[in-house]
Amino acid sequence: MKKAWWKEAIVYQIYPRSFMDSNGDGIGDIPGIISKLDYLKELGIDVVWLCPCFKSPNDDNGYDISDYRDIMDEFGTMDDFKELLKQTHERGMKLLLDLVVNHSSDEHPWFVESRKSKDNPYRDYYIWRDGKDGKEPNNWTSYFYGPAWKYDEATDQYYLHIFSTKQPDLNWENPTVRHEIYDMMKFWLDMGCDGFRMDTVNIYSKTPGLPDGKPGENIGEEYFQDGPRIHEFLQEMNREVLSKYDIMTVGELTGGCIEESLQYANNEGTELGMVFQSEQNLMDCGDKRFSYRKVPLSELKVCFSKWQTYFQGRAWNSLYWTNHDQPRTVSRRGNDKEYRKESQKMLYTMLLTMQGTPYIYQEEEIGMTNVYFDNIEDYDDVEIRSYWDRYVVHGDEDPEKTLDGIHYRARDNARTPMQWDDSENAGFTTGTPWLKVNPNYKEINIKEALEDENSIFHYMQRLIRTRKENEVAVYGDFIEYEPENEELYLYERNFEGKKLFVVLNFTENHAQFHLPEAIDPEGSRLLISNYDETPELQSRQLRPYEAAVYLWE
Ligand code: ISL
Ligand code: CA
Repeated sequence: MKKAWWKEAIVYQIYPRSFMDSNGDGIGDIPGIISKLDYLKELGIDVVWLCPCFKSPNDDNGYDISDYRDIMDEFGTMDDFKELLKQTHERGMKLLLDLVVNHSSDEHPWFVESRKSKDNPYRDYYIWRDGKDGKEPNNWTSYFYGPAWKYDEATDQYYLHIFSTKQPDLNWENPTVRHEIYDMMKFWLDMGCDGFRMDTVNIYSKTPGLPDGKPGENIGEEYFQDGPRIHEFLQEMNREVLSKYDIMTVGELTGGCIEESLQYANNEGTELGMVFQSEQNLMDCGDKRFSYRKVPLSELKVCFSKWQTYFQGRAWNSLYWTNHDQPRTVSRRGNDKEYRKESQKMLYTMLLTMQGTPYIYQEEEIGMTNVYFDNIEDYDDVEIRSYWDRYVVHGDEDPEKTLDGIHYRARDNARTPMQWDDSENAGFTTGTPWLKVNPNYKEINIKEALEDENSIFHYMQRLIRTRKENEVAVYGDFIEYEPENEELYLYERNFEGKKLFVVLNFTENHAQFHLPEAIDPEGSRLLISNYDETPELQSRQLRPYEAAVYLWE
């Protein structure tokens, strides 16, 4: 196993809009982030990943970029950014940027030019096609609902947008586009940035001819997920840019399969450092985007264990429970009421004792929960708005049921402003926050967590320290026990003669743990646990959501 700094790093993801507002306009900003760097350092963070901070009309909160080389007005100036980079480095941390190059904003100068005429030099930067019998060029649908094509009168053609109509897809078949992107990446890396999280990295390459997709929820996916030239493109990017710097990269996969993922994140390092798999997020989908099902523990374990063992020795994993597109971990996988603290601690014990690089989304360190707004108007997300308009306002979906699904699955759950303390607006802003603060900020906030010795924050801090002191937690091989057990997740890690054994109770009940025959407790000691007075390794009753990790050295 080849060691690397980015394999050992703990990453913290910031959604800048919701992190900390320094000037009272209700929108988080870069000076706000700078003011909280010491807090992140205290937690034990090595790398800060900033969601997009570039110029953007904010149709999709920065995932629609209109200038890749400048900072979003609401977030600050280029000088603010350089100060952030400097101060992050001064604290021994690194800064990861979000690279969004499957599409740009429709307000990017490239697109403004491109739409002007068919012979504009920028025409071929995007994907334009004639309609078919007065309709879209094919049947592909957008991830944000409706057709993936928008008609543009100026030239009587359609352009492709796999996300919103304000996010036209860039044409990766065009080498000039690819080289513009590589140059832009070098611009940030030469400034000293430490790498990229790459948005929807597996959909750059579209199957030539753009054939009609088979019917389903996301029509056409099979013609752009892991498309025919994707590995060629990423290898080219790697040769021309990535391999020239000591950086970290993580690609976000939209769907995609494990076999292909192995190639993206391969140990030879010809493409990316690692990828985010999306399989774990799809398991609790119901038959609609905003409906859900309960996932049996055995199913969740199959998913995590599969990625652990399939990649072993061949590719490097990323580990995450949530991000800015997903509900809060404790509301989704744990218990956000009576056992909020215990379950969140247990869930992160799991994450931080697996092989891969862990990513902690903002506020997970205090066990932040979903938000339950009663009024659809209180939600901001383009995805929610577009869904509501299509399926509730203009469709026959039941508003109550859809709202219930939104409470469970919506992206805005992760986007409510940070809860720094129990003062008005949770200490996030002195103005009116762009998205309402979760009303639970009086009980759940960072100030409270810092003052409480038993808080999730302090446990997370201890977990991070423990992982750093024990390489086996980072690099160890993974062996699972009792995969069919619907209450417990049990696994072992081994590295250079050291061993970890992890015991996790995923239920709110007392659950019986039987020491597996293959495990000899002799020589083991308790490394960390989310309860006091945790006994030595032996068969026993586990307390609700109990987590215990044992070490042999
Ligand atoms: O969140 C999803 C389901 O609603 C995913 O399909 C998600 O849209 C997909 O994984 C891609 O996400 C990324 O690209 C989007 C952006 O809206 C997301 O915030 C980003 O993480 C378009 O840039
Ligand atoms: Ca602000």
